[in-house]
Amino acid sequence: MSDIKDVVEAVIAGEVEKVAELTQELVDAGEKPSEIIKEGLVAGMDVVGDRFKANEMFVPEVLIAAKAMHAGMDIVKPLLTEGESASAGTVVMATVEGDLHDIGKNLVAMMLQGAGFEVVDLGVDIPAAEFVEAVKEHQPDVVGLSALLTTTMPAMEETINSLAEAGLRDQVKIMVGGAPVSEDFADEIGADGYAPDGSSATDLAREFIA
Ligand code: B1M
Repeated sequence: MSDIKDVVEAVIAGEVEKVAELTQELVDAGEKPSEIIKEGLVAGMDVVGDRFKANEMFVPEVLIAAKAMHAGMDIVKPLLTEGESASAGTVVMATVEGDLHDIGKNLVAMMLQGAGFEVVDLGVDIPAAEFVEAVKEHQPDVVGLSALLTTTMPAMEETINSLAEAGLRDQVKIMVGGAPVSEDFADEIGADGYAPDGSSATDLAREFIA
């Protein structure tokens, strides 16, 4: 009989089929779907996030681990009861206008999903007005802005200003990230926080919600 700890190890190792098999075995054995997510799939991604932060794992391995985590999620998510399916929170995120880089943003989105957040990923090159519409539509707890170019960093401030002009600024916490972005820059443009990587972004989103 498989153990929930085996799911943790299989997620870390990025064993997509094994995660699906173990998850199904646990479901068949009567394990609660919410426990499989919390103690198995999310716990595995937490370790992956910590190892990535410590430079013990790299982007390709994180992407494969996230794929393995999703293979388990696909099995258990439909089985969650209404109470259990309450997500950790909703995050609307995207790469800002003029910027086409999305590898880091996708990684952050996957880490957030792995931690139980509902992520509405708008994509790349997203103008401020589109963020405003998305906040009205999805009512997120957090808005995540990614930029990889020094030339697109000002679009982060424009997005924050547009949310303020639309009267939505106080409804959301705004997190910024991307290689050229810093804590100081985040403060300067009036963001609520800066995260250097996916794991820190998850911690920050959890802090925001708490
Ligand atoms: Co471009 N590019 N690029 N590029 N590119 C950089 C960013 C650059 C530093 C390369 C260089 O010159 N050394 C440079 C920027 C210089 C600058 O502004 N100071 C640059 C340039 C100049 C350009 C073009 C202008 C090149 C040209 O056409 N002349 C052009 C711009 C296109 C545009 O956006 N309008 C361009 C194009 C491209 C490609 C399309 C070829 C490709 C992007 C493919 C894609 O994303 N689908 C690309 C790539 C791959 C890079 C590099 C090589 C790698 C970026 C990456 O994916 N890193 C990059 C050089 C580099 O960084 N070494 C470079 C891996 C990724 C996991 O890390 O994105 O930093 P990163 O994400 C991290 C953190 O930053 C953080 O978490 C992630 C995980 O740890 N994070 C967040 C990111 N977003 C976050 C959001 C958060 C929190 C954390 O909260 C919301």
